[in-house]
Amino acid sequence: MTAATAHLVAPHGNELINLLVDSAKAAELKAHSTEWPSWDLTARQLCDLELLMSGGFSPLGGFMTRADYEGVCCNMKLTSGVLWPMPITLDVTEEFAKKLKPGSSRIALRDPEGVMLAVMQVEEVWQPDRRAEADLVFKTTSTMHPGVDYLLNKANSWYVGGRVEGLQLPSHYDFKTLRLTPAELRNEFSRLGWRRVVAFQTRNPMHRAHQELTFRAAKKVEASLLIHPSVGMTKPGDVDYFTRVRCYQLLLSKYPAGTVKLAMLPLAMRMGGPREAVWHALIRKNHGATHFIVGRDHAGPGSDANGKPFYGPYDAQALFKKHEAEIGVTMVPFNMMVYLEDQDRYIPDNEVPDGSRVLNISGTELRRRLNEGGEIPGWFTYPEVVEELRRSYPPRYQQGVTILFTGLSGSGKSTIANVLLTKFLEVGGRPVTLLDGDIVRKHLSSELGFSKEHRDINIRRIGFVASEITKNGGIAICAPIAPYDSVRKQVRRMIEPYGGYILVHVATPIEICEQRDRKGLYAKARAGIIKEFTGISDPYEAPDDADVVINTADLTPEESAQEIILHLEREGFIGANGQPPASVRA
Ligand code: PPS
Repeated sequence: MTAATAHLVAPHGNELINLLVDSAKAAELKAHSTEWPSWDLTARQLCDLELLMSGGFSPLGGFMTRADYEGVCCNMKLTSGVLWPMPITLDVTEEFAKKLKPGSSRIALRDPEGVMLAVMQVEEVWQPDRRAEADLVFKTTSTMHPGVDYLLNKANSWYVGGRVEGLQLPSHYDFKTLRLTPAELRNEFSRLGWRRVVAFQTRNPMHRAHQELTFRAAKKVEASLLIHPSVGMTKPGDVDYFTRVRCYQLLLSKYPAGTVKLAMLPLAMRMGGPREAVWHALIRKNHGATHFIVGRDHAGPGSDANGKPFYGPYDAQALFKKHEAEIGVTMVPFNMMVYLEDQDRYIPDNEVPDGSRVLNISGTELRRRLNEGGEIPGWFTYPEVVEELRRSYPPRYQQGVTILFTGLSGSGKSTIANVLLTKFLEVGGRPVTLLDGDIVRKHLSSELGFSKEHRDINIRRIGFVASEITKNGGIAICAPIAPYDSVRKQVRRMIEPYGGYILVHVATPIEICEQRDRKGLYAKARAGIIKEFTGISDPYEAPDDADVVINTADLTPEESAQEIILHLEREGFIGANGQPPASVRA
């Protein structure tokens, strides 16, 4: 162990590291803050810093230096020899890294509003081999693994390691009574006289199977139960944590009184399967748990490009078992719980009697039923939970939708968009906004020109506004040229988590657009008066992912609008007077 890293690691035991300094020291650090470079923490770094400062990541005393990082990657060990399976590193840009002087610099770590949360000693700065890290930690370099995708595509390419002095924890204004630090939870357990506590980690809403599993687990080891959901960053596409927490709260009354506690953990998950299970247990030990439930496919990242799961369903249990003594937390392993129809009860899938009929509803199937307003049976989850989920995830015909037209100037986008606007207004029910190319250029993007860079900014702005409208249940009709494929796909990704996204390619051939030349722009473009004119002196990338393709040489504007309405009906986004569309009713 190098001298520089020695103080990062305290003997593990059950001791909590507290990196928060007292108020006098905080004032002193604040007074110096202008002398140090500032780093605006990313969402993940903010979560990591919170758990470092609160002691949730004890025995870590800061972001890892190189030797600790390498030890963790290669054999899950800090240089002190203590077990730690997940790298906790501060990734920064090369430009920022070049400003730092290892050994003498400090960094002011700031939240998105610019509030200084902590000061970090710069002990080491290096450029890691992130592919090697992915291979060692996640056992794959496939970016279909969300942890690898983050590491290779989102994380910055340089790491800084060093001790952290905390000034204040990040501010949270939600569910205040459920946000308990490790010390607060430990105190709570001792106040309640809870000597054995089994923790349950989750990133999903809990249904009857989870309730049954946690109840049995607690009974088996005669422990009280800590429901400890991760609410930092979870797998992309997960149910938002506000909804989840409301669902967990509804579930508390299903347990015997005085045996269960709910607390939120601001953890940014890595979806690292087996290693993540070990990490989760160490974090829960810091929060006062003595036992930890490891179910099927713990923190599973899904499957690779060939549909093969990255980890075996019980790999996490196997790795945990191997290190159980070092972890200092007892594993409570559980198989998947399934519903035995004839007996109206849940049992582990390895205890199902031969020939029995078992029922299960996967997450994907649940999402489908929510989208379509389909039935969610009582054996699967509690009616209160279904109601809560439906409030946040209404069926498609009540969700917001964005319709993005793309096509050349003069292709007919605006005319069809206007017909569509009128049709939606005629039906009523959802607020509608038209973001036509010209309107946007006037009100949102008046300073922009027509270079690729500026067009992409313009489309991203439209995408942002449309995603807000969609999120709030409205209909956004957008009609820019949007000539570039990659930014159109970015917009799709911005909107799809919140509702419908329909890309309409108005594929009128350029000859016809030019013949029409309603604004006289093609003539000017041919004469070289207008530069970078789409289709003449600038590219147009036809979409390969259009949901509807319209050629206005063949269809009238009304016929075109009707094609789009039929598509929306087929996809379930419109129904009659707020009722499900016929396709769903049937
Ligand atoms: S983009 O590429 O999506 O940002 O373009 P958009 O915001 O839709 O703006 C297109 C409207 O601007 C007028 N115009 C031009 N279009 C294309 N290329 C160049 N160089 C250009 N200069 C001005 C034109 O009127 C477009 O409107 P529409 O309704 O498409 O004809």
